Amino acid sequence: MKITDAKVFVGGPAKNYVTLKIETDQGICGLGDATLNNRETLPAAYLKDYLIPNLIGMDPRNSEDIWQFFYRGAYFRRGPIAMAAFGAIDMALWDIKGKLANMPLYQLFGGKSREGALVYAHATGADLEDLMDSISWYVEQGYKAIRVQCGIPGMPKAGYAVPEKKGDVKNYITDYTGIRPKVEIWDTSRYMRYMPKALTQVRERFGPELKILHDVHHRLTPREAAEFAKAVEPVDLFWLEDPTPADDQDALKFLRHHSTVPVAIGEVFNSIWDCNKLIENELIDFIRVAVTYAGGITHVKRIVDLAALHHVRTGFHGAPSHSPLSMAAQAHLNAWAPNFGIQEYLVLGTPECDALFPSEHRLENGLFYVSDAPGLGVAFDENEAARYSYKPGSHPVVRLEDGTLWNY
Ligand code: KDG
Ligand code: MG
Repeated sequence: MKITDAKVFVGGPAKNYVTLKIETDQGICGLGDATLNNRETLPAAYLKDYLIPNLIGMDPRNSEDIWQFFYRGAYFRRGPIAMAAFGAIDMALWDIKGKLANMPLYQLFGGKSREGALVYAHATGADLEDLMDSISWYVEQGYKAIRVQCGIPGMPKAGYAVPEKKGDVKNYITDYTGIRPKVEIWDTSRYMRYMPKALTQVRERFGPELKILHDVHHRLTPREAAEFAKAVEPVDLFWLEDPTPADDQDALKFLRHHSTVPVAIGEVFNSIWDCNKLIENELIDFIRVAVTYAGGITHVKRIVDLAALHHVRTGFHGAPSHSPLSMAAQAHLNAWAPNFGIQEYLVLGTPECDALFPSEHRLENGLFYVSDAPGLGVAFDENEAARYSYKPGSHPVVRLEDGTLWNY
């Protein structure tokens, strides 16, 4: 069996999805997602200029050897751009493997460990009242787990992932249109004073059963993170996410010595070498890698297996930049993983997105049910894809009030 061709499409209804389609001499094709939010053209260029010309003629069934060929063969290893490009190839090769076996991917991993997989949604508000309304809406939709963020009184640009205007909770800002980033202002003291009280009120309003998550988005130092974790302990969070910048694997030691709050980290990691110490030293409770930019199913499965040895559960990244293809790859891993924890899931199911990526995967009552179709179980409509083109976007840049650059 041979790979005969591969194409890359960049664009989509709401986000610039980078979709790879690999074709074979047996008429079976595989699909993968290489979307790297706000840097989409870069994995696409790596695929087009280097990886695809090398892929042509390879046997798609040898997905492990192909992964090693590109990873070891690159010499300059890792990094999100390369790992997103390898990830898309790997997903597409697994898709082909599943279609050849006529089985959904979870069967190739070891079958189902559960039916529905727990997901969490994003509630947010310009202020606490707004946030409470947003949470109520998700609770009414049947969600059992909700990430909560809200504006901080006195903070000029509100904070991470909160709307600019009250009531605009579905349009909270994490990305801007255009190449030049907008600047947001951050004030750690105001956040540290206000957010534990806000989280306490959310718990009081919604009772003990709701799983409450909160994302600090890398904004605190190790000492501040420990203080914050101690302060929110009575809230009984499902997790505290990215309390410190993720590059420092030792940063969480201090927090761990001072608090038992469950910690989740890893959406920016692109390999097992970014999180092996965190996992082996049991400094975290949830690993947040994504199949998209952590080298695809082959590499993420290795991370999941290492995590399982150390009581670390999965909580894969699922921001809106992930196309239904990588969300499907994660859904198959979620159905199988003995150490599954939760899946971040932001409703992708707009009519435009469903038309571009038809599938039988479904969300019901806060649980995600994986499709039984062979492979990833997602199709790709090239005629629909022709309607979309690349539109540049950027993350904000964060500064302190005196102008000092801070972590987004
Ligand atoms: O591209 C950046 C986003 O993916 C990130 O801001 C989302 O933190 C995030 C999350 O938890 O989904
Ligand atoms: Mg996050």
